[in-house]
Amino acid sequence: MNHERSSFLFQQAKSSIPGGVNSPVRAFKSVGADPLFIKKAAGSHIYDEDGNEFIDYVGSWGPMIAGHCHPEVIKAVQETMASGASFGAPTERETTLANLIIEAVPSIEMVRMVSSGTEATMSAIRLARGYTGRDKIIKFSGCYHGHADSLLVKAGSGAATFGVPDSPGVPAAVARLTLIAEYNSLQSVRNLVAENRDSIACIIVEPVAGNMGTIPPRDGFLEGLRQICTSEGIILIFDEVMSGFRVAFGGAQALFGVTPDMTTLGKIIGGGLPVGAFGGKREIMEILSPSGGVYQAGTLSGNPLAMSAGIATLNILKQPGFYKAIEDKSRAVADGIRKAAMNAGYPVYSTRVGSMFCTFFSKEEVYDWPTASRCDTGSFAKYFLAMLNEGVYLAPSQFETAFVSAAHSEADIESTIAAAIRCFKLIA
Ligand code: KE4
Repeated sequence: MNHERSSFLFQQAKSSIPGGVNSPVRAFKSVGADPLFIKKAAGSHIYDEDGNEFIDYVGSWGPMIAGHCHPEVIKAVQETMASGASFGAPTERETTLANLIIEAVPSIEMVRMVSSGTEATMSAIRLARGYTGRDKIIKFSGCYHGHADSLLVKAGSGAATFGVPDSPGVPAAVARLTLIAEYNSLQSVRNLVAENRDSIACIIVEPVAGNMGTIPPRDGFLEGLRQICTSEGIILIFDEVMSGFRVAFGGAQALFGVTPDMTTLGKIIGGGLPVGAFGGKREIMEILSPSGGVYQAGTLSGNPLAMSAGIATLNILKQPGFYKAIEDKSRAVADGIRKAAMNAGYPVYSTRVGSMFCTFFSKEEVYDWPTASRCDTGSFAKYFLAMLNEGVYLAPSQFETAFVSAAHSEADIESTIAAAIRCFKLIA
């Protein structure tokens, strides 16, 4: 498969853009190859600058659940563009999308639009701190919530319960306010709460973890977080930037029946344009500026163009049978890849929640960051590159999630499984 033009464009990009990309995971570093430069997409397929065609399981990291270039989204964006992309003034479309979200997501009574998932989680944490008057937060190893300073934090060494920076540039004083628990471990949360009583503003969690591969919550984990937060006066934030409108129309909170105090959203609600949002109980949201004192703002927040893409997308997802159809296709492809590995005698641990799935290169169950981090990332890289050569575009990291869209056809699923059969035999 020829990648000459992509490699040329990558070299060119690296002289103007740090690492040649505008977001690190796109650089293919963890699979040891140059990234493909994409020229266009349609439905479930993407086409690179060398004319190669791929079945796309990245879907822009989640937004493209309806498929690329959906005609209803294109029509909505074109019509809106003709009347103005952004005014910096309130528009009816913002209320329309807000009401679609409020109607769908159990925890959300009011919602504020922003332009990325990072903005959503950063703002939700500030709001939780403002509402509770407390400074500390709890997050989980392996969960990613965007790149705000408070969230680029890893567990301190030894018995230290406070966090330490996970990136240069994050002040230690900021990192110390972030406490790190283990995903699927209620005991690790109880220990932190006991050691930091009455000083924790919120717990932020991916209700389905999608940034260390796909890891579902174990039975009782989300319910346990809800109970701890209720009894301790801690705000429970579900970061559903990835799982929102992905695993169900009401997100993971609808799927698992656990209602947080606040929810962050992104990706799908923008239909491919930059949109994030955070919402929750009215009594919390109303202390947000200008109705309250907690400041938050954004030049392009809620702009008509992005709102129109989000509205069109959610109206597609509302259609009867949408999630059943995508669930059936996702089950088929994830099971098919798992069986291909097993039949080649290759040990993998496969997970799936709705149309998010992951093939962990691990002999053991993967249920948190420590078990995920023991995966054989070298073999994953070989599998990724072999599948790419077969025309299947997976996420270029073991610690990401594959996404199925409504546009994926039966033929796509069959081709993907056939490619996996060949690739596992190749790398076994
Ligand atoms: P953005 O700022 O990238 O819009 O959203 C940050 C974010 C917040 N919360 C969750 C659960 C997320 O998954 C994300 C972003 N996800 C990554 C994929 N692992 C985006 C891809 C990238 O960083 O380029």
